[in-house]
Amino acid sequence: MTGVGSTVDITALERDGFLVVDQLVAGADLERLRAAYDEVIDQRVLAPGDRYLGGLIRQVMVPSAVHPVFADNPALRRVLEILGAVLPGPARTFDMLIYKPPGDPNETPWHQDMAYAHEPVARAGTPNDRPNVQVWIAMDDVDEENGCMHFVPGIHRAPLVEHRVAAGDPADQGRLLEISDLADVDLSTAVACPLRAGGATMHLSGTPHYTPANRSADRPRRAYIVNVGPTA
Ligand SMILES: O=C(O)CCC(=O)C(=O)O
Repeated sequence: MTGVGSTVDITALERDGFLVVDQLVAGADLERLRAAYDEVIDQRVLAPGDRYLGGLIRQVMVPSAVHPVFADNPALRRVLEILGAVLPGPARTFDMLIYKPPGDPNETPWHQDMAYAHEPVARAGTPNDRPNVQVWIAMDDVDEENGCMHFVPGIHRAPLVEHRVAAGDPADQGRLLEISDLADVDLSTAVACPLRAGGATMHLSGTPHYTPANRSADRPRRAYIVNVGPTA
């Protein structure tokens, strides 16, 4: 299985709960995505889904509804091709941008995406049996300094651990959730995933993950995120 210039070990997704694609998109295709990203973030293209997650973290929901580059692009097509190996008829369920400018003090707390499946928060013990995959595509080089993804491997099929609202109105869809007690996940096994621009991570709904603040002085952290599920 290949990304633009890299091999993808798709078996890692079910084994570890996540995988890394070194290069999903490159060259002019990457540049077009970066330019479109800035148009939305700078509000030259207005998006109804532009908000602050938990009142803290800039998030634009469903950029594909307002910008043709996000509606269809080579990165998305490649994602669907790669995930065709594990999902029947893979299709985008929703997409979003999460932007951390240089100096953004906000971390995205440890959570499992499944916790967002019910409002305000899905119950602890909910089975983590969803086939859905989240794809996090780096528009910039990312590392621990400017906010790369971190994952805890291997516990993505265990029942959901307890989450709570970390910030924001619990009745608002834009609430920010966090794992209530980090002792429930073994952070000593956590893996940081630095990427070059155009690289990506993929993870399952039960995989605990986190991103740090952007502690850099001058490096934006632009993430383009695509959620994928089976058509059936
Ligand atoms: O980009 C980020 O900071 C975190 C993204 C994330 O954790 C998510 O969308 O579930």
